[in-house]
Amino acid sequence: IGFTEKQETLVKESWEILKQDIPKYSLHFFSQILEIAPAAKDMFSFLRDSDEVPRNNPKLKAHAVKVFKMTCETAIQLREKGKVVVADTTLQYLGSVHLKSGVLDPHFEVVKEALVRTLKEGLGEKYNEEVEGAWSQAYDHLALAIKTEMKHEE
Ligand code: HEM
Ligand code: ISQ
Repeated sequence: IGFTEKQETLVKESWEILKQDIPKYSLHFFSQILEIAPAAKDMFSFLRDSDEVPRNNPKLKAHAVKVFKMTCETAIQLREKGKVVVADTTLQYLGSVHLKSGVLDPHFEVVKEALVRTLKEGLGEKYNEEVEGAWSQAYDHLALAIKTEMKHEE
């Protein structure tokens, strides 16, 4: 199944809304990950020594934004090329970071659910199943690329 222009537009438009409040949505995104999988906390270096999610952590914010941006970029590529191309160096880097952090395949579903919940929170009435479907599809392609790279590194 291809990725439509409509889906690409939905992804781009919703990111435009969420990026207006990065501190809020990056924190929400991360908090959702921990709500779904509390044990994931220990994998994140910026959390290891704190009892709660840091409110204004630059690393947390930057990484959360990157996940959104990369998923958005993936949506654009899926529409334009019908496939996902992540620069080799980026993919290798992300593969090794996640492998070293102890990330496993099932965690990718956790992050997807957290991403979807954050979209729901940010979009309010503009949120619907079509938006969710478009983001899920793009995310799945990106996640597959990272998971595949992690397996190559083992
Ligand atoms: C780090 C993206 C999935 C856990 C990062 C970084 C990025 C990123 C950009 C920062 C790398 C750096 O500059 O150091 C993504 C994307 C994902 C994904 C695009 C899915 C499509 C996951 C999943 C988990 C996870 C499923 C597990 C819950 C981590 C951890 C780090 C990390 C533990 C290291 C953070 C630290 O200690 O500094 N990820 N990630 N990521 N990610 Fe992900
Ligand atoms: C790293 N990888 C996946 C998701 C994330 C969310 C918030 C902060 C860092 C992340």
